[in-house]
Amino acid sequence: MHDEAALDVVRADPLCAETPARLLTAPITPAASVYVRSNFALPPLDATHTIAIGGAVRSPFTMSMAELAALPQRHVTVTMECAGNGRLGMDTVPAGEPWRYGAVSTTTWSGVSLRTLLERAGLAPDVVEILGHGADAGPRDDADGDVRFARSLPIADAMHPDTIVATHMAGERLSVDHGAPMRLIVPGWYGMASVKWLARLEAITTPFTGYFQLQRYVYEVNGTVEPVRRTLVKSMITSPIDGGSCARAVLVHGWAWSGAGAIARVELAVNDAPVWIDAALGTPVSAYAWTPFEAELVLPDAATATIRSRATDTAGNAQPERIEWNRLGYGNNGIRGIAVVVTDEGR
Ligand SMILES: Nc1nc2c(c(=O)[nH]1)N[C@H]1C(S)=C(S)[C@@H](COP(=O)(O)O)O[C@H]1N2
Ligand SMILES: [Mo]
Repeated sequence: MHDEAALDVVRADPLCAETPARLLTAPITPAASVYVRSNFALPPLDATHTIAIGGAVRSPFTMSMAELAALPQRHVTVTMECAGNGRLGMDTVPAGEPWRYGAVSTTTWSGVSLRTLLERAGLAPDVVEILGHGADAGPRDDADGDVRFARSLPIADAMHPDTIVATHMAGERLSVDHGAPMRLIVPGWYGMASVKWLARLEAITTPFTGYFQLQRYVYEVNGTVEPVRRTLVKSMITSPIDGGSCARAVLVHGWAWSGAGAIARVELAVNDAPVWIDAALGTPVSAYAWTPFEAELVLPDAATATIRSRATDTAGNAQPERIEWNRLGYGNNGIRGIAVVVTDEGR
């Protein structure tokens, strides 16, 4: 179903797989290498699958793939990151999928604005959230019976025209792993909001309290629980590659992204020196895609070096030195250092 060489598999079944580091240099991730995160076995859906829109609406309806295809199509190019990306980089690694740094990808999704469907259904005035139900379910050791994947979105995010019910990725029909035949795509939010194998949309008048809203994909700190929402500001050096080698004079490349706004600044530092050098920012391929940065550095005359990057977004959020530890290991946007071997040391 998927090309093994194109992904670094973290868990085979259900498939959880990262984009390999060498492929993270591309502005648009090769389609076969877009990371995959699935909680349960793949649900048995086919092209005859219909989506049901209901709950607190005037006129509930169901829609087929053909009907969706006949509506105006919207294309959004999005950097999507799993909230667990970078979990292995946390001091005292929490339980959960052991993601390194490749649970992030950029691709173009196409489909229909969720808003178009909600307007057609006619939302009741007291609707607060739109709940997306996946068709996938399974047992969890901290819940009774089977749990279905479901996640809610505040009404303002659900009504944003770039929140879509996607049927295509990178110009092709969705693959099963990416949620065929239809899924939500919520730009600016961590991946868990983009419900795959979307079966039902439900307008609700009180905030959702389901398993994947309050027991998973939450920041749990000292017993307090806060659902994970927008993607935190982060940067990633893609060249030189972490663990690779380079000359002392090196052109450093990478990406920075944030769900809270555009990227305002990326700075680099070498080893533990508290000296931050501004990188030059390039233009992202879309407002929801990562921003390229580059800077020429001259590394110290030593066998190895660490290069760190720190991004700041236009809302003023900057990457922290270290995140506040949370039990499930989400949102690790702490400053990361990549280690390199210096090839012309001592010359
Ligand atoms: N129905 C359903 N939707 C889901 C998930 C899931 O397990 N089931 N995983 C979520 C998570 S945690 C992420 S990060 C994204 C990953 O989307 P992808 O596999 O297409 O990269 O899907 C989200 N949508
Ligand atoms: Mo995720």
